[in-house]
Amino acid sequence: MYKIEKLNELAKIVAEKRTVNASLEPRRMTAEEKDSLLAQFHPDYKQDEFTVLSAGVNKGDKVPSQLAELLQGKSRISVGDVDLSAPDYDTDVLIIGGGGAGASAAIEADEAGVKTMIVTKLRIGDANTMMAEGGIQAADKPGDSPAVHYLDAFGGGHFAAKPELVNTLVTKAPEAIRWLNNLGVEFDKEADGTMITTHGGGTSRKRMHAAKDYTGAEIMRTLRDEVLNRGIPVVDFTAAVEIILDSKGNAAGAVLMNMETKELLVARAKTVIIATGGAGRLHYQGFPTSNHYGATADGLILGYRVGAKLLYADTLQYHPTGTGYPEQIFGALVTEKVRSLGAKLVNIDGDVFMHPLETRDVTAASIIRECTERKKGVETSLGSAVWLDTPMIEYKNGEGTIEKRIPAMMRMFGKYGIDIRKEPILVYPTLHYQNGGLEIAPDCSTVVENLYAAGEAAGGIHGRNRLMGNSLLDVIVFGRNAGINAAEKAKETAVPERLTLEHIDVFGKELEAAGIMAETASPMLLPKYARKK
Ligand code: MEZ
Repeated sequence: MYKIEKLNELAKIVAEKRTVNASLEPRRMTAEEKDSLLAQFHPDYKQDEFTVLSAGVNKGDKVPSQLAELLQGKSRISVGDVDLSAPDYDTDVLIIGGGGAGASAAIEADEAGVKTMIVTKLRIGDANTMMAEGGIQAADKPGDSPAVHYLDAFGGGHFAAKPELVNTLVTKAPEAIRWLNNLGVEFDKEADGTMITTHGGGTSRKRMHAAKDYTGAEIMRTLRDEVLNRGIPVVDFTAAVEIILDSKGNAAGAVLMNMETKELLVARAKTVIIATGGAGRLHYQGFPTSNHYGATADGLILGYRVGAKLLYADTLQYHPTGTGYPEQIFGALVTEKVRSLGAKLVNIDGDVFMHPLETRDVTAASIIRECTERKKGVETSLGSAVWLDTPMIEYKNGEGTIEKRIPAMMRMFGKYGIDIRKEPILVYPTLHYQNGGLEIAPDCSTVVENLYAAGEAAGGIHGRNRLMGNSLLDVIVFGRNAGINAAEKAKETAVPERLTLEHIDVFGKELEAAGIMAETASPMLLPKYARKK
């Protein structure tokens, strides 16, 4: 473990090699090299970190062990805890989650003229959308097309995505950008109004649209304003703890829990959208996370217990460049845009060890190999890390580029006395994204009638690895889609009768029969280290 003085010494080696490194064009790995690298070093391939499910619709499938514990956990409520005949809320479309997908769904459902309501366990905007930094993809420039975007996304996801979902994602992308622009998102533009676009890992065209390095926050700000301006009801600090079904087994609302008083409430709805986001706060395999405090996989549990299927729940995204040092921001996101702007990954000897814009799974595995097998990482009190040579950005693009294009990065490190314009920073993979989730069709429906899912809670759009900027895109495209389709379905659905929570007992019996003593209450709602009072 090196002390700060030694780190400063090591950073000098990076500075000495900068001129040579800046002109290097590291070769891309072959498909065989990538496969072998992933199999040896990517956390998704560590078999002993996964558990095979013994109950539910995905019985026989493996998922991360922490997730299995929750999926096969016990409900927070019993069937008799609430009076289902006297709902506290009655709505057409109930949206669970107040992030980018939930807000987009709410705007479209409201636009369709149906009664819409958002419930969120924290506040609207407390979500991973807010934390996304580098940009949102859309093929809307000459020389690019949705077809090329499709090939990048499908290939980047190891050809495992559902083709019809990727097709929806890429063909609706240009319209998603126009929609956001018209709502008021302040995208980076040239003086003539043309959007500035850059590359991301695995993109063959420059199609990353950004609002500096706080693109997600800017998008979320705009969506939240729109939801509030429209007067869409938002019930905050209120978590959904169970989906309610009707006598036909269709989704018909949710049991809600006030996060402060623990009071239980009933929301009856004609259609329900799960838009609860990701799972970073489960800290799979002990990784730190770039995720929002509320990212505890709740939607997966809610959906699974009523029979919605999971797809690719065994694949996670470890963002290659989480902050490796200092401790106060350990695991926080260092946007891929830093590499898009020209910064390279460098080991303890100051040597560039890979192309900086390989896809994320490959880049993360490559960093892990450098720090483990090759022992070329820099040891700090927090573990091993590699250098990301940020001053190279200004060396290549001129002074002032960092402040102009990635001011949030500059501020984040500046608070700890690190000037990223002058010194390289230390990075290591951080748990960033849940590639899988509830399986959906392009209209966002799940196999449970009247139950929809969108955003990070949905699976199948990105296959086994997601490209940068396709998540912000996915929350907008599929969030809007869910809102539109759930609203249409609500219009042709009668007010549900005979609400039931019988599935809790049915699932409980299935667990028992499988010999599982469900002890963990789920959904989790807040991370393990949350203050209890
Ligand atoms: O899509 C993302 O995950 C994203 C934009 C992250 C980033 O590196 O900025």
